[in-house]
Amino acid sequence: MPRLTTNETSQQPVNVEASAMNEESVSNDIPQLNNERMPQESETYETNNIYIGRLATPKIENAKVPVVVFFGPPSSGKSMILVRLAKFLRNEGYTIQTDPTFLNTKKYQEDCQKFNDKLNTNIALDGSVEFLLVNIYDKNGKEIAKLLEAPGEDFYTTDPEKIRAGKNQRVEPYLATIMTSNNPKSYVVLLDLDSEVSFRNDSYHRDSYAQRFLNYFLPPINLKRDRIILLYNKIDKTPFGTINECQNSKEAKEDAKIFYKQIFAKLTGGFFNLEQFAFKTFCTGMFSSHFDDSGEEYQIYNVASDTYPRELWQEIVKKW
Ligand SMILES: Nc1nc2c(ncn2[C@@H]2O[C@H](COP(=O)(O)OP(=O)(O)OP(=O)(O)O)[C@@H](O)[C@H]2O)c(=O)[nH]1
Ligand SMILES: [Mg+2]
Repeated sequence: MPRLTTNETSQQPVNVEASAMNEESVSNDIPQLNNERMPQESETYETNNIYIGRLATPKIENAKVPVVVFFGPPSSGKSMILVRLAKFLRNEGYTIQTDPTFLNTKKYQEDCQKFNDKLNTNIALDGSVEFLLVNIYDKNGKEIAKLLEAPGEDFYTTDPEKIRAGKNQRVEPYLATIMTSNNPKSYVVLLDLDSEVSFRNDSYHRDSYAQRFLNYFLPPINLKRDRIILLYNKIDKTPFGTINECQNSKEAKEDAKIFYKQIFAKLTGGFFNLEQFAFKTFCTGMFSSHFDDSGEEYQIYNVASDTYPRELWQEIVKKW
């Protein structure tokens, strides 16, 4: 059985009654990030006195190609799933290319470079990567999908200062734009339980994260067209799976249901059906820490079985 210990805090989940993504709330509540506004320190990077980073607005130019959105808090594993999926698809004969039009910043270009480097190694992508938009082309050169990774804190933050500043009560404008765009989408929603801030042991953050998904992100998802895949990642950290296989995905689902009751209740009731959502388990690999000559820590991973990315990809493309 999984570790079911809880370390309940006295805090209550944030009350997020409003569905944040109707047009009104997006335009009223969310400060627009554009080049005319002076940068706030927390949302910028300074390199040689030039402000770069979150000042430019990320955008997807092609409105037709299906987009895979990885949805999850910091450290839940979004970047590594993206890398793992890209490695798998490349071995299957697809061409993988970072999209240069997504974000016009030096930081984005650097992140893309890091992604390309890491695609050929078993060194984990470091945690500083923020945005990635990766295009997948088939053997005929036709673009078949875009994989999107965004900073985890834009989905949910555990940082007390950012929570106080209302970060968990707004949707970043670029995400609102992407979610309401015409591109067909598959949302891979990470049911985070075993990251550094363990949502398994922290019912406050777990419930707040679930509420945030249900109240802010689920309403604008077009379920006639789009698909949600609830993903129990890092399954190797549970008794249900290893890097080789998930031996007991039925029990893994029951376990996820215990911790994310509200999400399962919502997605299995009313208008929702199995065409619209799926449950999968995932593992990127077995990670170990190392230090380079300058004492900088980096992680190596032994790549997990192809079964994980193969099955995830099957679910992602099911409605396309
Ligand atoms: N055991 C195990 N650890 C994993 C797995 N995937 C990721 N991790 C660990 O989780 C860490 C964070 O993974 P990332 O992919 O960087 O997480 P992220 O969601 O992109 O985080 P942000 O970019 O900060 O939002 C990695 O550095 C690994 O240590 C997995 O399948 N199994
Ligand atoms: Mg990441």
